[in-house]
Amino acid sequence: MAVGIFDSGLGGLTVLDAVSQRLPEVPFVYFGDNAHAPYGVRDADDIFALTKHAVERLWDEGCDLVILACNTASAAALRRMQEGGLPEGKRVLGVFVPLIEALTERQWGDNSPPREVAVKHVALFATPATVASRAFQRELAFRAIGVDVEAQACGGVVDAIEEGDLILAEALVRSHVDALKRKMPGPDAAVLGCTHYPLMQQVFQDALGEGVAVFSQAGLVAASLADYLTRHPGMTGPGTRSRFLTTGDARKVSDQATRFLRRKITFEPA
Ligand code: DGN
Repeated sequence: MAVGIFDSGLGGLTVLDAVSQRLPEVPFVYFGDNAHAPYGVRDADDIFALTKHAVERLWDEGCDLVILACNTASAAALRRMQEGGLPEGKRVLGVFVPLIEALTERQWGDNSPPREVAVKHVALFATPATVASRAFQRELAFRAIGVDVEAQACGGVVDAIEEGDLILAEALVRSHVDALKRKMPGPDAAVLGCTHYPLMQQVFQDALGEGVAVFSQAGLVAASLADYLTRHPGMTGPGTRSRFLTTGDARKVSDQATRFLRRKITFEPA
């Protein structure tokens, strides 16, 4: 049985890459909603409807466990879907919690009351919709007290990465880091709250300076999924090869994805 991985576009491939390295025996079905990307500029109801539709499609593909490898979708849809009740045996996980558990040095699923943590000044870089949702601050407040968060909406970065214009993406990242530093001169940690940003991790690190710990999601989500599957072995099982589905133009998306991950990826129409 495959695990479903969903993103509005290509960003979730950073998560797919990390989880398939960590769990080489697990097959995945990746669903990219490229026809409706980017989600970062859509309103919350629209993102919820699109995400729900994609998750249901992955359930229909036989994936009982679906990971929302997109912060924008996690912020707008995860709690809403879980609170609305999921069908028997189906699970949806997001990408915020593993990141926040790492930031606050908590074990997986530690739901003890919020406490003081080592980091005090955190810079959050994410899409405009994720920043507007304040989902990161809400999830952090369940686990930590006394942390000052300054968020920077990084308009344009996702589009530039998806178009393969890494020079523009780098210039935008530097200008967003400068804008953040004007609001918070000395962050001690930075969170890359978008699954596209691992591709720009070194640019963020260089612009922020070596003293700032940069938290990126792909590896953290992979570790957390490995842990989850050890606790819930029935959610996956040996199966066929991984598949890649897109609502966009499959040939164009395959080319973009191949450039994005620097290995051959072939998408099929969803
Ligand atoms: N990669 C998505 C995220 O993590 O928020 C952003 C994609 C988008 O549609 N803006």
